[in-house]
Amino acid sequence: MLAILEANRGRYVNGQYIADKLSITRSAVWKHIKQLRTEGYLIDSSPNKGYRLSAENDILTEQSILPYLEGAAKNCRIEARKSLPSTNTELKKLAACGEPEGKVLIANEQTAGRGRMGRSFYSPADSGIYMSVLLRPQLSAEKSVLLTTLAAVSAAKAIEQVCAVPVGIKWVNDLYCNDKKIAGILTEGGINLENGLLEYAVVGIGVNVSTADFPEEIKNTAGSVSAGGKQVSRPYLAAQILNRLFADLPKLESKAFLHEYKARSVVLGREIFVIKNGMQIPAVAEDIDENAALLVRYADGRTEKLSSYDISIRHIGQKG
Ligand code: BT5
Repeated sequence: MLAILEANRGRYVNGQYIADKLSITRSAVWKHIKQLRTEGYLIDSSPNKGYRLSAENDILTEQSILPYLEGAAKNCRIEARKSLPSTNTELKKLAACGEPEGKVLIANEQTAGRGRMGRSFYSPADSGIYMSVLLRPQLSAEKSVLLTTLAAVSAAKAIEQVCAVPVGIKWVNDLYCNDKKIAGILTEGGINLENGLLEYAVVGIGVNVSTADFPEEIKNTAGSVSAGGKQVSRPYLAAQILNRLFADLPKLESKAFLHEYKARSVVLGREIFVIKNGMQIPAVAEDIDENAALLVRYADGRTEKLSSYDISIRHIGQKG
């Protein structure tokens, strides 16, 4: 039923046509429609024309995302859930059981959304995209950060195109728009201990689409892609992120995406704090190398290549 309505989103579909297609009675069609409405689907009905799924419908389902998939992303196997603790955690379980590449798990809400290093990612219902993609690249474990950087570029491009907002990247995995974090990426993997290659990688992407009320601790630093007032369809944006990601993945080996990553960097050339063992050390972010490591210069002239660590951007007047 939903597939038929989605395929004709914004247009009326005759009730008899739906009944014939599904080999059910017209009253069964009506019951289905009523059920879908209770689930939040905006469906118009007209005695002469039939049923119409509203173009504004924003529910994340396999059927709402599929019509927008293009190119290599068309092979994705999408599974949408109303609520999950964490799409990354759930997909890692499937990956460990042999699930092939291309599985995408997407949730309307996460009750225990995760960031890097044990941090959490605020993932309220109905206002964001919380999505994990299973890949099985031929990549050594120490180069897995390249997947994060590639996904950051892909997501930034997709968000920029769909939402018409400028998107920058804060090394290594955060997307920023107008000085606010609008999205984060968490890549996790399993390693084959015999050859040091990744057995699988789960790339998790969280985007604040229309989230407005952030918890106290992030309310000054977090923002949403639709803060500028543009209505953004979550199924469409999710599909465009997947389209870009799968179109960009062949660039992983040649690292041909790194110049775009650097061009979008909001830290290069800026004064930052390197956060080590709870200490904030002032430095200047000078370059990002071919393995996505950040080259920093400290006040005493020493330089260091950082491969993980956290950094924060220094604002005028801030002291170390
Ligand atoms: C991240 O970590 O930003 C990675 C976020 C990845 C989320 C996706 S959603 C789908 C998949 N399933 C998961 O469970 N996770 C992935 P990190 O750079 O460590 O940033 C975490 C920090 O960002 C927190 O400590 C907060 O300060 C801040 N933060 C938390 N939620 C936020 C939000 N919704 N928007 C902006 N900032 C947030």
